[in-house]
Amino acid sequence: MAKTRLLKPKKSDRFSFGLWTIMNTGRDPFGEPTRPPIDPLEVIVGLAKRNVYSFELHAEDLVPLGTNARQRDRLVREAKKRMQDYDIQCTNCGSNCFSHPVFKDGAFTSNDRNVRAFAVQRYLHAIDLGYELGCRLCNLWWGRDGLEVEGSKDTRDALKRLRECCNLLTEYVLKNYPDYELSIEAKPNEPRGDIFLPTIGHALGFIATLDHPEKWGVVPELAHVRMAGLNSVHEVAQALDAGKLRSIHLNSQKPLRYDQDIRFGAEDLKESFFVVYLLETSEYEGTKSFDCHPYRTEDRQGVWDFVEGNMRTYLLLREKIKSYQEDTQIQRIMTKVCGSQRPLPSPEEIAATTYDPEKLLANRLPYEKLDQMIVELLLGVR
Ligand SMILES: [Mn+2]
Repeated sequence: MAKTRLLKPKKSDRFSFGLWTIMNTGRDPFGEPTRPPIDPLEVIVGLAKRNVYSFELHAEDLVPLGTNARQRDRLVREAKKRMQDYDIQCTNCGSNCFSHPVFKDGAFTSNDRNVRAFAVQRYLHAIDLGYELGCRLCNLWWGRDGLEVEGSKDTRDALKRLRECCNLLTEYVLKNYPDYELSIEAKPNEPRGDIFLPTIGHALGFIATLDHPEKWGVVPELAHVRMAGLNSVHEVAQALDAGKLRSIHLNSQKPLRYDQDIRFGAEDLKESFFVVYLLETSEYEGTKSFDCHPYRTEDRQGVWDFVEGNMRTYLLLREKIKSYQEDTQIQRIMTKVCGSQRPLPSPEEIAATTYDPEKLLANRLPYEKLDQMIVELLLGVR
C-alpha cells in the first residue's frame, strides 16, 4: 500500500516531458513509423492527467513551420486552455532547427548567412511563444550544428557564429523579457558526425565567452553524456558546481552507441541513482525532465506505460536516498573514507610539514565493500 503511494507522482515532484517524446512515432533511420502521431494538445492533457508538472517543447511541435498567424494564435489559445483546465506548466520552449532540409548543414553555424539569420528568427519566435505559454527558459539543442567534412567549416568560425547567434538571442530577451533565461544542451554527435560543443564542459567554457554569461545555463542529457563515453554524474555535478543547471534531460543509454534515448534507469541503474542523489541533495529546484522515447515496438498504450515508467523509476531511486543516508554501515565507511572537507593548510605550512607516504598508504579504502553495499541497497536487500 505504502509502496504504491510512493510511486504516484505529484505535481510537487516537478516532472516534465518534452512534447516530442510522446509525439515520437517510432520512425528510425531504417524504418517508417510504427504508431500514429499523437496530437500535441492531447499530449498536454495526457501528461497533466498523470500528474506531470510541466512539458517542454520545440515551438514547431505545437506550431508547425508554415502555420499562418491566425492558426498559430488558435493553437496557442487551445494549448493555454488545456494548461489551465488540467493544471500543467510549460517550462522550456526551444526551436526545431534541425528537421527541415534547409538546416541540412546546420542552423547557427550554416555557411549560408541567411540560413543562420533564419535559425535566429525561429528561436526568436520560440521565445515569444514560450513567453505566451508562461515559460521562462529557451533551451538550445542545435542538432545539426556540426560537420562531417572537416574542410567544410573552420571550427574557429563556427564558434564565432554560434557566439554571434547566442548574443543576438540574449539581446532580444534582455530587451523584451528580462526574466527569460537561455541554456545549451550538449551532444557529441548524431545527427552530425561531430556536433560543436560536444559536452557540458565545452558548453560551460563557451558560455563564459558570451556577452552575458549570467543569462546562460546548461541542460545536460544523460544519454548524450554516455554517448561520449563520459560519466553523467560528473557532468551534472559540474553544472551544479558552476551554478548553471537550468534543467536536466533524464534518460538512459548504452555507452558509445547511437542515440538510444531509452526510458530513465532502463540501462544504468547505479549511475541513475547517483544522478537522482545529486539532484535531490543539492539546491536544484528545476524540473526533472525526461527526454527519451518509447521503444519502437510500443503502441499507443505503451507510450503511456513509458511515461509512467520513467517517473516510477525516479521516485524509487529517490526513495533509496533515504535508505542510503540512513544506512549506518554505509555511512560509517563514507565518513571514514571520504575524509574531511576542511581546507588545506597554507602553502608554507604544507611545504614545512613532513608527510610519510608509507603511513598514508596504510589507510584502508574498503571500496569493494562500499560498492557491494550500494548494489545490495539498490537491489532491495538492505
Ligand atoms: Mn534532450
